[in-house]
Amino acid sequence: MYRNALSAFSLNIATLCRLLSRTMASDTVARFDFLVIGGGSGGLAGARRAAELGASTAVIESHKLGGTCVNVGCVPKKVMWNAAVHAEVAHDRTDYGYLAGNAQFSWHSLKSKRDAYVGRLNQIYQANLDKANIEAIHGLASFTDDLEPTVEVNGKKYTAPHILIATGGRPTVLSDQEVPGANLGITSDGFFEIDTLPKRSVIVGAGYIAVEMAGILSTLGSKTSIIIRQGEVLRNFDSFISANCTRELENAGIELWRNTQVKSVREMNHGLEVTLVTKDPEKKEEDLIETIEEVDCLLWAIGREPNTSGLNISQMGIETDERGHIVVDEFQNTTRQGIYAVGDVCGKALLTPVAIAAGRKLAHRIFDSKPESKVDYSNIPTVVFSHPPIGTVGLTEEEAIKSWGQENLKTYQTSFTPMYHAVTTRKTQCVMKLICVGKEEKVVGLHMQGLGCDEMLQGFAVAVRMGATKADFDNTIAIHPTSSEELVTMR
Ligand SMILES: Cc1cc2nc3c(=O)[nH]c(=O)nc-3n(C[C@H](O)[C@H](O)[C@H](O)COP(=O)(O)OP(=O)(O)OC[C@H]3O[C@@H](n4cnc5c(N)ncnc54)[C@H](O)[C@@H]3O)c2cc1C
Ligand SMILES: *[C@@H]1O[C@H](CO)[C@@H](O)[C@H](O)[C@H]1NC(C)=O
Ligand SMILES: *[C@@H]1O[C@H](CO)[C@@H](O)[C@H](O)[C@H]1NC(C)=O
Ligand SMILES: *[C@@H]1O[C@H](CO)[C@@H](O)[C@H](O)[C@H]1NC(C)=O
Ligand SMILES: CC(=O)N[C@H]1CO[C@H](CO)[C@@H](O)[C@@H]1O
Repeated sequence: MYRNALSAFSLNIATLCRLLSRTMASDTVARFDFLVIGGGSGGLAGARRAAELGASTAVIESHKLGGTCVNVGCVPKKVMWNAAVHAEVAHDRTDYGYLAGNAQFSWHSLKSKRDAYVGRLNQIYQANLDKANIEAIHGLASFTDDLEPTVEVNGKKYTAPHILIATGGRPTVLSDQEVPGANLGITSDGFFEIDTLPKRSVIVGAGYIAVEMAGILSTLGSKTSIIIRQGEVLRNFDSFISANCTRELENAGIELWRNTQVKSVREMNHGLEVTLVTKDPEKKEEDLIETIEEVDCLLWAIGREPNTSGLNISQMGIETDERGHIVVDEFQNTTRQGIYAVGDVCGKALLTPVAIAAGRKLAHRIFDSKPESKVDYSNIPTVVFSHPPIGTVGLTEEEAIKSWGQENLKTYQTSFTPMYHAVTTRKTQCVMKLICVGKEEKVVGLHMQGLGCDEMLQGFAVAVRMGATKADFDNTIAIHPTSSEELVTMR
């Protein structure tokens, strides 16, 4: 009895001493196997996979769990796109034999439902972290000057032998010096705070976010203009897609200002006055100055930049490029041993599934003894939720020419009116293009825009990834009547 009690007592003393000395020596630094900065797509995916593989893991998030995609990106965007598709279908209702009725649209009512959905997702993400025993730390992470890489959050220090930076990006904003009054506009973040349908919208930019938001606003009934610096939108896509998407925007009644930039913005009694400068690309004419008045939604969609402000990485020996992106190798290593980066902060293929894949592959590399685990950044399928949607995978024709030479390429393209429009007065086109290489005509690029192309792409992306040839496409029996059958019957 006595002996047992004594040994139990001494054991407790020993444990106590050990705990005490550990705390003192480490100056109250909390230690994990894996420390993730940023609770967005990439960070959460990496953290959960690492925890599953047995690593003690913490995630630091300054705002809302889920990051850009869940809170101000893919998710609420797709809800709005679905609403816009409803508006289009409603337009076609009478053509399909439904008697006219006036269904009113309430942006406010949709926003409440959308916000509630996003709120539920935030809670699910928190619950998933709890279930996986991942510590969720709320606050802003910033690197300290400790010898061992350490971050501080709300005055408390954390460290780990493996630290992942997944802080994502933010919309680019112009200063008032660059464009007087620029700050009277909003960005895509602000788009998700809009509570009523704007009457008059001006979108600045030619990337996919500009195209998507202009499409949503216009389709839901806002008079919409797009201001683009050059002649076409989506200029880093295949020229076939840029040309046809630009045409579809105009076809949908969106006013397009080409070769145009915003000169200044002023607040007037009835909304904003946006002054534009249009340059003649051939310089035959003087610059044209125009104004758009009574604008209640000026949206800058001029690009995104990495969000490393506040991280305090300048002294960390972590290389960044001229635009501030964190430089990583193909294994997501930064230039500092034990520190990695994934997702938008690296500036390559800014898509949620890419960030997720990179986070998971990294977790397997570090905690699952899989040294070769990494993301293959080729053949990433991409959808633009325009009206109608765009789907693309593989090389653009321009890229294919560079890699293989024009003489080794054969392209196929088609353009048709989808059967959905057989009885409607409103029309959209479906355009498709295949880029094939060599004698065997391996399909290295697939580009399309049309009804259903968003859902059509994923399966074709598998085929392209597996190295399918034109003959493989042709030997696949068509599904009739669909738009996708055109992809396996091209001549
Ligand atoms: C309008 C819009 C629409 C989009 N639509 C699509 C789409 O349809 N499909 C698609 O695949 N992708 C889409 N994207 C892109 C997608 O949202 C991003 O690629 C994805 O979110 C990147 O994930 P990430 O983990 O790199 O960063 P994020 O998801 O941005 O997460 C980073 C997180 O880190 C936090 N953070 C930053 N700094 C710190 C710090 N110092 N301390 C603590 N936390 C910090 C941030 O608060 C944020 O929550 C869209 C983006 C936008 C803006
Ligand atoms: C930022 O880094 C510098 C240099 O390492 C350090 O002196 C400073 O304390 C850090 N700032 C914070 C807020 O940790
Ligand atoms: C960028 O990250 C910082 C933290 O480093 C945060 O305070 C800020 O709100 C973020 N900006 C955006 C637009 O996400
Ligand atoms: C990056 O990752 C690879 C693959 O595990 C590893 O061999 C290499 O040492 C790493 N490089 C750095 C600089 O950490
Ligand atoms: C229907 C349509 O306008 N299709 C066009 C799509 O873009 C290509 C390339 O610019 C044109 O050749 C097509 O006419």
